[in-house]
Amino acid sequence: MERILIIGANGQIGSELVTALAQQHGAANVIAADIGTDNIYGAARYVRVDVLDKDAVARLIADDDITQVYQLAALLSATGEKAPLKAWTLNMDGLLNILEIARERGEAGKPLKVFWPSSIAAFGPNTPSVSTPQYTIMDPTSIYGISKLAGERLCEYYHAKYGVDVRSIRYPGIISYKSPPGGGTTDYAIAIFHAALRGDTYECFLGPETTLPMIYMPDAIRATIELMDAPAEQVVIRSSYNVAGVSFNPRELAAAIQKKLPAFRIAYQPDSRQQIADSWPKSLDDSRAATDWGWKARVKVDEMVEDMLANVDVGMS
Ligand code: AKB
Repeated sequence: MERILIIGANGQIGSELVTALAQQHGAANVIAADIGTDNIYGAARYVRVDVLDKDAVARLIADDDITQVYQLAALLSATGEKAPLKAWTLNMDGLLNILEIARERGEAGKPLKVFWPSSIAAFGPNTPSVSTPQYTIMDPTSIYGISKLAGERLCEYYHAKYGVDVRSIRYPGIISYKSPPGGGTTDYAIAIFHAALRGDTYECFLGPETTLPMIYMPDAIRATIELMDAPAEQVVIRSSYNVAGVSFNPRELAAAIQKKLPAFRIAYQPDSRQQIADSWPKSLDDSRAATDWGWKARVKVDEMVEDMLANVDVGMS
C-alpha cells in the first residue's frame, strides 16, 4: 500500500494530481500539502507545510509513513524572473530537502519514491528546437530553467550515489481548466480560452508564430502516474524524461478556437515572456519515454479546444 504526499498541492498540477491519486490509492492514503491555509481542492486530507522547512516535512513523512512524495512547489518562468533569488531558493532548496529526506529514509530502510517536475525551460537558445532530443545542448537562460537543469542533475546524482528512486518529466506547457495559470510563459494557452468565452479580444503576450510544446492536463496526469507506476528497472533516465503532447502557436490555437467560436478575435502584444519562449523548443522527441515506460500522448488540439471551451469557468478569471 502506498502512502502519498503531494507538496504544492494547490498549484496547477497538484490540484488535479491530488484527485487522480486519491482515486487510485484511496483518499485516506493521500495527503495534500501547501503553504496556504485553505484546502482548495478537497479530495484528500490537507496539511499546511512549507517545503523549505525540512524538519517539518521530514516529520510529516515519518508520522504518516509516507512512501511517495510529489514535490511540485515552485516559482514558474515568468514569476521567477520577477524574483530570481526567491525562485532559486524555492526551486532548489525545496528539491534538495526532499532528496535529502529520501536519502535519510532510504538509509534507515524506509525507501521514499520521489517525483519532481522538470520543464522544457531546462533547454535554451542553442538547443535544437525541432523534435528536441532527450540528450542535447541545454543552456537555459531563465532562472526557472537554470533551476530545472540543476534539479535534473541533482536527481540523477541522488539516484546514482544514494539509490534514491527519483523520477521526473520535462513538462511542456500544461493546459487545464480547473485551476488558474500559475505565472508561466505558456499561460497564454489557458488565458485565451477565458477571453474567448467572455467574448473579449485576447491580447496575446507572445507573437503569432511562437510554437511551443504543450500538453493537455489529462495526458500530463497520466504521464506522471504511468512514470511513477513503472517498474524501477524501466526508469532508465533519472534526470528527466522528454514527454510530448501537442505543439502549436498562438495563431493556430486561435484558429482552432474560431472553428467553434467564429467571432473570437486575437491581437498580439509580445512582452518580456517572448524572449523566454524564443529560447524554448518548438517540439520534443519523447521516444525514450515511449521505449522505456510506454508513454504515448492521446489528446489532440481540436479535442482539447472542445473540452476547454466546454469546461472553462470564466468566473475564475
Ligand atoms: C512555464 O511556462 O513556466 C511552465 C513551464 C513550461 O514549465 N508552464
